[in-house]
Amino acid sequence: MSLDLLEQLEQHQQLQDTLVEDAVLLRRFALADAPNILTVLDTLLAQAPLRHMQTPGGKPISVAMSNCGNYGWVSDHLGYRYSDINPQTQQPWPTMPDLFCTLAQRAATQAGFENFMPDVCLINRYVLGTRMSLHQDKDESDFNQPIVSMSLGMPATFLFGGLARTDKAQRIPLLHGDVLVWGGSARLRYHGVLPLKNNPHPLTGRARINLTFRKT
Ligand code: MD6
Ligand code: FE
Repeated sequence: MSLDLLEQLEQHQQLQDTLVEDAVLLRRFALADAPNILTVLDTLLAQAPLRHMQTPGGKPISVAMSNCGNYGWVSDHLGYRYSDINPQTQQPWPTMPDLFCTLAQRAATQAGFENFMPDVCLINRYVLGTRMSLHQDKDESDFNQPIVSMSLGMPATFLFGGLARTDKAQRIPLLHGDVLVWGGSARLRYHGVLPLKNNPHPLTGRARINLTFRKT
């Protein structure tokens, strides 16, 4: 084997990291597409602006959120759910761009989950100090489908726990362009994001954007 190929293999191993069974971190997977993704995102957010929804208990959610795709994840006094209408505009959500869908499918396949067909892309925006407390993603109907999660802009520390809220969580640094894919036996693991620190990014300034792709 040539040295060059060995080097490539080594780099590949470092870039692709299985965190636990059925949870794969694809470091920098979206790096080349990131500038285009952010440009397209501006158009989407002009149609469906980011906003702070309320938890069912009436507290504001500190992460600003929007969606694209056939459905969107929403939260209000009625609970957490998916809706085909944006309650804020009373319009359908913007169509999921092919660029987004294709990249999410490629990442899922790379991580071992073939034929992923997302119908929602949840758009999360974090600023300095914004965090997301430990939670499970369980509002979807089919837990056989994985979730593909893309990080853009400022870095964050992702908390990756177990199937019980009190299980000890790993701390995973997520950088611009990183894509996390999880499904199967990892699908219902608790996870969250530590308060965002100040590491401005050339493409997003003092913000982190997270796109999570799901199949409702
Ligand atoms: C975030 N992500 O990274 C929040 N959920 O900003 C999530 O809550 C998440 O990254 C399910 C799967 C992957 C995720
Ligand atoms: Fe989540």
